Amino acid sequence: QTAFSQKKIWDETEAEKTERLAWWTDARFGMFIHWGLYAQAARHEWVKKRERISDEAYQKYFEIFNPDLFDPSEWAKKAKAAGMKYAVITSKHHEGFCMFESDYTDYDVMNTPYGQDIIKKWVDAFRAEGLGIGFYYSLIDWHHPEYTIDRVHPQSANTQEEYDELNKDRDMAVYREYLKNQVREILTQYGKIDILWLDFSFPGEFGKGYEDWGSVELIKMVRELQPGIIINDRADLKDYWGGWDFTTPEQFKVEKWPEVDGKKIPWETCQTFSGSWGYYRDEHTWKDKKQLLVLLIESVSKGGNLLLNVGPTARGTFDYRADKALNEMGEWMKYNSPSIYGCTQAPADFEAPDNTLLTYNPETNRLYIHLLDYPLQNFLLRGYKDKIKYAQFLHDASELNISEPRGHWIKQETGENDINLLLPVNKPNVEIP
Ligand code: FUL
Repeated sequence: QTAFSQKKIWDETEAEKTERLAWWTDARFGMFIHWGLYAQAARHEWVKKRERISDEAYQKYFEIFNPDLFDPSEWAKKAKAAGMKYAVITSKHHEGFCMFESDYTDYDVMNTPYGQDIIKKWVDAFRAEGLGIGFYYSLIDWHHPEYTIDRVHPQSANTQEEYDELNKDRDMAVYREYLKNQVREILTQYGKIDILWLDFSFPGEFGKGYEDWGSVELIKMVRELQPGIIINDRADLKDYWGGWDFTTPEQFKVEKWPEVDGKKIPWETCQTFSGSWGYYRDEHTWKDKKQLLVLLIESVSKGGNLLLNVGPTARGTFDYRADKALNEMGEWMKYNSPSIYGCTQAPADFEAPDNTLLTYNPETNRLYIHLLDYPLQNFLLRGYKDKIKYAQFLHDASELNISEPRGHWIKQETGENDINLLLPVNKPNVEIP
């Protein structure tokens, strides 16, 4: 038995867990949506903290919030056309504003000029397209009067004295109850929910946030309300069996499949187009098509998922650059999705040639070689001899010739287990990678 499984808060075998997660690990590609009042400031979802905007000054965003162009079925169609299989939306981000109807606060969408439950509309539309439904819910809450303000940090309190002063009348136990009540609301008001994405362990010391959030009780409740749900790891229950289902590397390159106690664990990297999660009007460095596709392929090649974020505008539309990127990915997925869905890391005895990524479907026993650059005609596959029955391009199923390596032509040392794949001299006119 591993240390990890000793504290059990959910009764389930490992095989049952794998089964519960199966649709999600097969799906591989989802849409993250960060949407809240901060879309109006249009300069990062942390704007309230970063600029230390007072509650009074931030109130204007609440008073004018009215996304008149919000059409969730259009969003859902875009996600689906991009090849995404599920989506996760912010029901409440750190600012504390609730995009859903809540009985526990007036600071919700029902009390804005928009006056309709955004989450409800969103769920209905995304479900209608057959997409998995996920809720992001922020454990942090800058609006709740009893929430203990973060830590000593330039964005919240410059000194310990300032921190103590801000927090002296605050009672985290009250907030804990509120958070639990709200999580119960989002998990009972909208039918079956597939994913819960909590965020994140702060202000408690890292690794101890679970005390602030009452995570053990919280996650127990979640599992009872939605037994099939898949939960991320940010409620800080790393040591608890059932406390989390997958890990969430954020905005960095995952070098290898993450492990706990020597066991590979489910993971999903979340990534932005341009750096910010919330809509940021003046952010101009956007990842290009190739970077985005590589993010997706590389995740799958290491056994993980990609949750790619869109930050809609305050009128309820996607930025044109997000639309463009989603279209481009969708074009690629139209031909190449068999190398993504149901795929995972290739067996260890397949070495990835330079400038390639490998993905593998264990059900169909197909290996996919993603060419990040189009190579020369003779493409050497080291150690692949007798492991490959047949080779073809994916986009048009045209056969590729396998031959003995022609070491003397390509001026490379070759071994007896190497084979050569003969590629057309001209790169086919398709989306590669
Ligand atoms: C972070 C948050 O602080 C960001 O605003 C964003 O929601 C990201 C996905 O998680 O920890």
